[in-house]
Amino acid sequence: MYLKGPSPQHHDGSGLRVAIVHARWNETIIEPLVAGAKEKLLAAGVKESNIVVQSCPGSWELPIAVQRAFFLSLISASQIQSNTTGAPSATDLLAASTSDLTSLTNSSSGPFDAVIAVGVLIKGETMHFEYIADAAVHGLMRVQLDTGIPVILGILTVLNEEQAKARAGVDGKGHNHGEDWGSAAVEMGVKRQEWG
Ligand code: DLZ
Repeated sequence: MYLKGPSPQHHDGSGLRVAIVHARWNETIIEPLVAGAKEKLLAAGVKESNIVVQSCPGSWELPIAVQRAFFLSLISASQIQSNTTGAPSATDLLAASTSDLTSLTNSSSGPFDAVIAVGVLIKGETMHFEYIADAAVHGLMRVQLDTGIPVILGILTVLNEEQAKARAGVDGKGHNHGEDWGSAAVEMGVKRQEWG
């Protein structure tokens, strides 16, 4: 039998923290994708309290939103000096460098073991579909390699709404790709912990 996706493996996700960061464009497709990802995380043993869902306006914003989601989750007042007492301000966070981010995310105490970035780009609805898709996927790869935290690519690039629905398993048709992204996050999160 020809298998389109990766052959299934079981990984224990009970020790993982995973973020799902999704765009809000095309929300009727986004919702089932996020639900599918979450379902697979829970099925692998990831605790509900260790799944954090955040959003940003569109796919273009996903790389910065994913990067800052890591960052905010990792930072404590002692790790990045604040100008004031208590938690670091937004200015402190924005001023933090990539090397701060890298050293923080390489520590075993980093709270997210993987992040799933979810967006839906429909060609018929955007003149600059290719620009947004290209920039978003390159940005996500950069975040992943700069931080050492696996970023699962959950961006659907489709020609029309019908294709989008089929790839989100809407109306019982097609296959919900969000499920694959949830499984990939568990596998890569476990491997990230093994790699140290
Ligand atoms: C502007 C735009 C368009 C036309 N289409 C989409 C889309 O299909 N999917 C998506 O996630 N985002 C879209 N956007 C919004 C951009 O990603 C971005 O949010 C805005 O250009 C503001 O920076």
